[in-house]
Amino acid sequence: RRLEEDLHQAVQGRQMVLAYQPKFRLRDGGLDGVEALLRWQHPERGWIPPGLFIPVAEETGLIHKLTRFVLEEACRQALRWRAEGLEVPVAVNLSAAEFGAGQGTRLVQEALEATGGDPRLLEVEVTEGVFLRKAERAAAEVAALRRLGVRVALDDFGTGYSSLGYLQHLPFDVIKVDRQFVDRIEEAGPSLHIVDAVIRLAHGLSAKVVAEGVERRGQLQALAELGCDQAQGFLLSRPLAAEALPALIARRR
Ligand code: G
Ligand code: G
Ligand code: MN
Ligand code: NA
Repeated sequence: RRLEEDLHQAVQGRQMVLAYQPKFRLRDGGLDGVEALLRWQHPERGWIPPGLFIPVAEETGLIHKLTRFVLEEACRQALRWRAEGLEVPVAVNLSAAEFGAGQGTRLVQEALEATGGDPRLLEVEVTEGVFLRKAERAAAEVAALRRLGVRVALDDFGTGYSSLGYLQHLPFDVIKVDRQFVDRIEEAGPSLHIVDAVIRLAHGLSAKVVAEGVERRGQLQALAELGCDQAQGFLLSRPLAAEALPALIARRR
């Protein structure tokens, strides 16, 4: 059977789950949020990574149903954690396919209404690729999302081959430095200077900086010295089931 047919089933049934990867402040090690990452447990094929099925969902238009699920689940989970005494904003990845013509904002608004979610506990991540082809409309959508009270993060920064021009019109709350730069940050080579410059740029624009893909202590040390705000990566925590987060936080206290 084709992935596409199975994907229809998966969205209707209960085969989709969210994993949550924590982001920690570098200043004091505190939890500063989590990123929701979609996981598909296929009944016969096991776990299928999002890199495989998101493109299929985009081509078939199923992405809207998937995103609706992710947004609603993220809103509900943030409320569940709050009820347990854990105030933690959840970041959701929006696909480029649904960004730039208002669909993303509509989906976010509907999810907040359907769940009674708190916009302050929701963040949206978009990759800079969307500002390459539809810069003006994408800029309008960032503003619309922020008017809902939702924070907007620029994901995979530095990988989109786009100009810096769009940053003039876009009030991002967060810039996420892509893993490829963080990977070689200990080498005192180009990556270190690029990350240094991105952090200064972001702070000049009043945005927070998250370093992605932190796997080694040395990277964490270098990032702290550069004044990076937050770190996310396997060194600190893999993506977790929702139930596992409170225990992780309790252990770190
Ligand atoms: O979790 P993992 O590293 O396998 O994710 C691979 C890619 O899939 C990443 O680029 C991530 O942003 C993307 N991704 C994960 N979850 C979602 C989701 O819910 N929606 C969209 N559009 N992309 C996602
Ligand atoms: O494109 P985006 O930044 O949304 O991708 C997030 C993906 O990166 C997730 O699928 C997650 O599993 C993966 N990831 C998170 N931390 C690390 C890490 O430390 N190393 C590597 N190689 N991948 C990571
Ligand atoms: Mn992301
Ligand atoms: Na990223």
